[in-house]
Amino acid sequence: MSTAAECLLRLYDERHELEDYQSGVPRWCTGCGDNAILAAIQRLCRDEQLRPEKTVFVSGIGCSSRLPHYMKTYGFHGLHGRALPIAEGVRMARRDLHVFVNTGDGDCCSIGAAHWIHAIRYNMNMTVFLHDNQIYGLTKMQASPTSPRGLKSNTTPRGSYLEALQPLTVTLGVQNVSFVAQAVDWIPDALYDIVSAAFHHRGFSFVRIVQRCPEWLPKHFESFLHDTERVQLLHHEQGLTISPSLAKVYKNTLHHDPSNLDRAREVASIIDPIPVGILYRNSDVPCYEDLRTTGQDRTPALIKAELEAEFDKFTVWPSSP
Ligand SMILES: Cc1ncc(C[n+]2csc(CCOP(=O)(O)OP(=O)(O)O)c2C)c(N)n1
Ligand code: SF4
Ligand SMILES: [Mg+2]
Repeated sequence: MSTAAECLLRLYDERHELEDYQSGVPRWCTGCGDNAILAAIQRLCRDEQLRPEKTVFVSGIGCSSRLPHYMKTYGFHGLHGRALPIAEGVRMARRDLHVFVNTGDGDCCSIGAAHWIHAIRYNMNMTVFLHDNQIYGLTKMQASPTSPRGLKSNTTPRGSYLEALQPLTVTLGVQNVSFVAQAVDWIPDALYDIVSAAFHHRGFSFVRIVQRCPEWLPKHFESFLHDTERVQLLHHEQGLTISPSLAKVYKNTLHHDPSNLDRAREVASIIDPIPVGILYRNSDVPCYEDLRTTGQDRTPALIKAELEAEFDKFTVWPSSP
């Protein structure tokens, strides 16, 4: 008979299969790009053998933000626009966890835009997936900041008046940016490679995933899907390589050095063809959580002494008789 400790050790040594990361049946529409993103993420967890109890998915509100429900890990389905500050709190308190964020274009680039800018600058170690379907999906088709000019929606019946905000160029314009990539939901091999590269980067890894919403924008990305020239695969010795099977289908490629920030900004501004791959990576940017603790031996006794000193400042001592 095994002891309880032996049973626990065996559990810890157990290999995790895909189903160990799967939870429930996704409620997304058939053909929704969120399904492909979920599949890539579950595959990453299995391949990296992430311990479910050491992994957390944080989201805001939206169709895309339902993703944590479908992961058999820890999850936090937060408030609209607030995924990033919640994830920062998790990261600050629990450095031992793998922190992932799933956010929509409304969630990140509209109501959550201020948090997005500051999260880039703080460069905390987390992997962020922007599911960009260029529309508010959950609330039934309102224009988002990334909706293209002219797009008709419930809030823009005569067509959207403004040029779309470009999440990649915004991210690349903020101090301390350290990892920026772009993927499309309909090329699963490239999506997986990009998700994996983002996970392996230490810092704030931002991946914009162009995501189909067949419910509200059924034909929106159709032409990009069928004309393979309208996707441009980025490759480099310091970035990703293109597999022979992908190279057979996608002939439009670009040799792009991800250490070149100026060039990354130029590539990020290209809308057609869609650049797919790693645009920028800089592993030397410090993470905020490391800066906060460097050189400090914060033992519980020290923290207690500091707290006591702080409280003492406000203590009202009884006056002597
Ligand atoms: C404070 C607040 N404002 C508005 C809403 C309504 N709301 C819920 S989801 C959403 C937009 C979702 O769009 P997006 O982030 O692009 O996610 P998608 O559904 O497209 O994945 C809005 C406006 C809300 N839940 N909370
Ligand atoms: S409404 Fe759009 S984004 Fe939401 S689940 Fe359906 S297809 Fe996906
Ligand atoms: Mg959206």
